[in-house]
This record gives sequence, C-alpha cells and structure tokens, in this order.
Amino acid sequence: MMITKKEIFEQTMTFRYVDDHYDQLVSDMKALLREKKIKKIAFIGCGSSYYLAMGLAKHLNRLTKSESNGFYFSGSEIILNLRKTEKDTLYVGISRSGESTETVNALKKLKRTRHLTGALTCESGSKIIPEASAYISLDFIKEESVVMTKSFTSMAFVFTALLQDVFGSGDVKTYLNSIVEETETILGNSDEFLNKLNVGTFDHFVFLGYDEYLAASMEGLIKVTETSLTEVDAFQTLEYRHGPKSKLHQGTLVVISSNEKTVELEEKVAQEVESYQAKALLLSSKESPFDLITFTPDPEYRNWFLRVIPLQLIGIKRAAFKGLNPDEPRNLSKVVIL
Ligand code: F1P
Repeated sequence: MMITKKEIFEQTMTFRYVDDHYDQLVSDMKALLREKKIKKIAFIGCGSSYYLAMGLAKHLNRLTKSESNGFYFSGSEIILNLRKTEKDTLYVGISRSGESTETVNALKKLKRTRHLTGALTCESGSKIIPEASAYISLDFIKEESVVMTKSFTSMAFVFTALLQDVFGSGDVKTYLNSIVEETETILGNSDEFLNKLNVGTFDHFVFLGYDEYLAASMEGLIKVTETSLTEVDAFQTLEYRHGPKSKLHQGTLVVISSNEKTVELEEKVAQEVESYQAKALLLSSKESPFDLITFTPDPEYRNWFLRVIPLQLIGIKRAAFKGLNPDEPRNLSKVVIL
C-alpha cells in the first residue's frame, strides 16, 4: 500500500496511542498553562500546521466563549514583524518536523523578546524544542509521507483534548475515548461512500464550513492540492454564494462540513449547488436530503479535525484516478527551509 494511504488508515491506531498516553504527553504543557494561569494562546505554524493553528485558536475561543483568547499566525507573519505581540499570551509553535525555518525563527524571536513560548511537534530532537518553555512531542507518529495526514490530526487531537481539559468542562478521558471510537467509523464509512461516488472522476472540489470546520476545509484544500494537483477551493459556507460559485459545473463536488447549529442554512447552499448540476456532500450529524457522511452530534465542534479524514481520502482517490503518486508530491519537500 502507498505510504500516504497507509498513514491515513493508521489514524485510529495513533489516536488510540494518544488516548492511552495523554497524561504523559501533555504533562509539561498542562503544568505551564496551569502555573502561569494562561488565558490567551497564539498558535503559530506553516502550511498544514498553520491551519492546525487556526483550528485550535477557534476552539479555544469557543471554549472560553470569547473572541480574544485564541489567535493564529503563520510563522512569516511573526518574522516579518507584521503582528503586534503581547506578554500575557503563550505562543505555541506547531511543526511536525520542528524544523520549518519560519516557525522556528518566529519562536526564537518571541523567546528572545521575553514572550512565553511552547511547542507542539512530532520530533523531540528538533530545533523548535530549545525555543519552548514546554512542549508536546508525538515522537511515535514517525510520518514518512511529505504530505501531513496522521500527524495533523493527531496533533490536533492531543491539543484539542488539552484545551478541553484546561478550559472546558466534562471529562477529558470520555472525550478521548469517543474520538477514537468515531475515527474507526469515519474512516470506514468515508472510504466506502467515496468509492461508491466514484469521487476520483470529479475535477473540481469545494470544501465549506465555519470556524474549526473552515480550518479543516483549508487543510483539505492543501491535501487535495498536494496529492492530486486538482482545482480546489475553500470558503465559509454561505460566502461561497458571493462570487466563487461561478466556477460550479457538473464535475464539481462540494463538501459542506456542518453541524446542528448551521446545517439548516447550509443545506440551502447544497440545494443551490445541485441546481447548477454540481454534487453536494454533507459531513453532518443530521439526516439530510443530500449525500451524507454521518458524524456524531457535535454542537461544540469537538471532532473538528475528523472532518479532514474524508478530504484526505478524496485527495488520494483523485490522485489514483489521475495516475499520480501522493508519496511523491510535485515541487514539495517534507520540510521548508528558508
Ligand atoms: C509544514 C509544511 C507542511 C507541508 C509540507 C512542508 O511542516 O509546510 O505543512 O505539507 O510537508 O512542510 P511542519 O512545520 O509542520 O514540519
């Protein structure tokens, strides 16, 4: 089996490891959050790790019922001095490799100017670690593919759980177990449904959603681009109607990541999409007149990163249809060094 495909299907196993080793994985970071009474966290990343930063920032705002506790920046925004930074904020650099120059230099700069820094990575021996006062490292991931799949969702899982543990209510162990359970189902159902839909034959994809689901949709955009070199867009769902819908055609698949709070209006977008002979697919917990991959009820967006799994599979299925190898993505390297 291709490396990228194998790693997509390993996500249940890696989530189980996160569940089994959660306390040990997060102990330093959790102690820092508690000891410093952190209220504000700015997540910093590049590429997929930037969209991971976006999802975690949105989730922190949701948990704290505020729009001013979670922030997300690309590494370049910090090293180019485009953003004002605050001393009452924890800056968490996110990097699978721990080596991306922009992210490492951003954290170096923040540490040098006496900001509190942390790191989330899959490589504990990497350059990002010395720049962080506390870190979470998922060394067991050992992702070989250039394309981030299980590393993205596992880092999202562990830090989403930590945010819920420190800032949310409810029992984190129950949450951890529920995500592991659901992942198995989502992988199986998505694979089966997308095969039935013959998804590789679509030549234009659109991924829509809000907040954490928009972050998942943007990650899907990168995945489908990197693996299949296919045209793909991502927007807030209703924003799609303000111009971008002009590209809809018979070969377009529009995937709307939805939940109980937003599905009623988002189904109107699905209706409009199909009026232009394109195809709509809902990722949602509610019965729908449109094609549907069913997720558990998620009014608090707690399974946001699982919405990426169908999009990962779309990428490799489209690549297979086009005779492309996702293990050798065009123009890409595993780490971007300046
Ligand atoms: C970030 C990144 C990946 C991308 C490619 C190059 O890496 O841009 O998002 O898919 O692998 O590197 P990292 O900072 O998370 O290691």
